[in-house]
Amino acid sequence: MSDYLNFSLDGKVALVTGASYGIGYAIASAYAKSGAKIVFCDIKQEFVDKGLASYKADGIDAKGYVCDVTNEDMVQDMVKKIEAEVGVVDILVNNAGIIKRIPMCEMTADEFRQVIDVDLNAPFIMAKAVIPSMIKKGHGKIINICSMMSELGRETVSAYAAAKGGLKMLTRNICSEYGADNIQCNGIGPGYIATPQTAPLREKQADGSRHPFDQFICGRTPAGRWLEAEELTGPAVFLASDASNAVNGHVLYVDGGILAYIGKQP
Ligand code: NAP
Ligand code: GCO
Repeated sequence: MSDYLNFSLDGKVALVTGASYGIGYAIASAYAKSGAKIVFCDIKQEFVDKGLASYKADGIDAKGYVCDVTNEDMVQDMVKKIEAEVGVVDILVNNAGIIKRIPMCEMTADEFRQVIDVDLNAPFIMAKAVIPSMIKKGHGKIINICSMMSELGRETVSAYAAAKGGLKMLTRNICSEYGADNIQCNGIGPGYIATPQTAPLREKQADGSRHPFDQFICGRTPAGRWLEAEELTGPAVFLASDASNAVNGHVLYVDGGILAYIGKQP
């Protein structure tokens, strides 16, 4: 088959960070179905164990590591172990992320730094750990999970928006710096996805009515609904496969049209 139509990930090693549940889990599961060997990490052993049980229940033979992706020594150790136990990482998905919803003037500098550390510094640390072996192997795919906040601001998410905007530029820079080594680095910018991270925005009110933010997001999304993590998997497989070898430094927004829409008219 011509590479241009090759969406298979047969035999590839895919490392997805923070993939015990949520978006990372959905992407890793889709990679497994496309033929990849799955490796994932999470910051806590209990979540790695939970992730391993879920992959097993879905018939996926995944390998899980405990790793704080903000800790460069832990990341370097994990990547060495993966190379010895599974093989060189062909596909890295920087998915692990946190958010703190705090008005900017009430946020401490320390809280701001924590978000930047996980959402921006960690993708740098992770990419730096896998790129040398990708260069030796002659190819590599790095996919950074960006956000609507790579493009838009919103009250209370200053640190998250700064990090995800920075992640878009890190994506372009990895493309610029390692494109000649046949490494493609792209981003996925999910819209509003129903996962534990966004659960507080969907909670029912005491009187049983919908959360105002839930109504706001449905009004901002042409489809009028939250998206499911599984809806990111087709784009994620495309960006990990040979079919996207000429796509580099791009952020593919999978947002149900939010960025194209001014919002529901009154
Ligand atoms: P989630 O449900 O909160 O999952 C995030 C995962 O990252 C969790 O497994 C978490 O582990 C892990 N993690 C956090 N800090 C870590 C660290 N230092 N080292 C290793 N793992 C760590 O989030 P999600 O909604 O699936 O989001 C996944 C990614 O998509 C994030 O980057 C997020 O910003 C982005 N995103 C989400 C949405 C959305 O609407 N949900 C939209 C756009 C972008 P613990 O549970 O153990 O803390
Ligand atoms: C928020 C949300 C967002 C989403 C997502 C949007 O509080 O506005 O949590 O930041 O998680 O990143 O693409």
